[in-house]
Amino acid sequence: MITVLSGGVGAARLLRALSDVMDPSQITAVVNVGDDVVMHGLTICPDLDTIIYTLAGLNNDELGWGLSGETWRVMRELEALGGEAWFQLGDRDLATHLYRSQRLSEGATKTEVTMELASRLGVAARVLPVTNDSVATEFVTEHGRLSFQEYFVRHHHDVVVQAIEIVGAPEACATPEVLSALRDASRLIIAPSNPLISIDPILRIPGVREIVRERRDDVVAVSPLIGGQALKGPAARLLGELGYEVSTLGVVDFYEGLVGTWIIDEADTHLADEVRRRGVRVEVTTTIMAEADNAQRLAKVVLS
Ligand code: FO1
Repeated sequence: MITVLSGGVGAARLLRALSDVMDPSQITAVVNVGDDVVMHGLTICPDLDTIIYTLAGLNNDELGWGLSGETWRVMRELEALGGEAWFQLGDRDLATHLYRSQRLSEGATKTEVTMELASRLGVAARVLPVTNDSVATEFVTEHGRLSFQEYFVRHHHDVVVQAIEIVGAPEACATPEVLSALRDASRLIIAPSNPLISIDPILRIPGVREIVRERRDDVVAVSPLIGGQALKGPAARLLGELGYEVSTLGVVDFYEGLVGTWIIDEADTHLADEVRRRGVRVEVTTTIMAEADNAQRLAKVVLS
């Protein structure tokens, strides 16, 4: 059994590739919930949904979120009524949010609802929110305090960030399923997700960082930066704004003491020795997962 600390798209692609090269029922994804948001009374869990949709082969590759073959009729009607429409919910995607919100209102936990959704969509891997408690990633910015989706979607992550806060994390509890998935896995993998806003909200749930640290020798991390840039999203910019080096070295320093083996991209071969000097093993390979065979090669290196 392996466990993958996961954010959105980068994690979803790695999980899909891992599912292609090993028995998917032996994979557990422990997923960030700091981006979760309530909109129009519906609970939306972007990272959980991106992972479930990708593993089900239903993801919208163009957008990087939501479902393929999406239509937007409800959003257009909502806009016509003067409703808030900056955060787009597709007609197909809405069914997921309606289902989740109804089940939560009946008293089901986020873990239970996620397992129901994954099973109905034919996903064999286990997909787990890190906590059932409410956790919200917030940004202290030049425009004041912003919620995750205000920063990410409304402001297109194009504002200067002074600090990131994971509100609710210190009081939250990791679920028992998550704690055993972290303790019992033969290998822990940190997906190439944004370290500051996808993986840190997982590590900040009490107990999680401690287990990862204890298991450091079994922890394999894939750097989300390639040649100092992220393929998508604000990882590079945020690292710089929060005082880290804007390269794989900055990511390695961010995870100091938690990782035994680093997988870095060929574009960063020149950094391999510097990473090794920090007392970790390093593998260099192609980490871009756009092509299925490259993604599967990366998955095999992660498992090797
Ligand atoms: N990202 C956008 O850039 N614009 C949107 O309108 C948008 C809507 C949306 C709805 C449901 C969902 O699950 C994800 C959605 N995302 C949207 C993606 C999301 O904001 C981010 O990609 C993640 O939170 C970061 O991992």
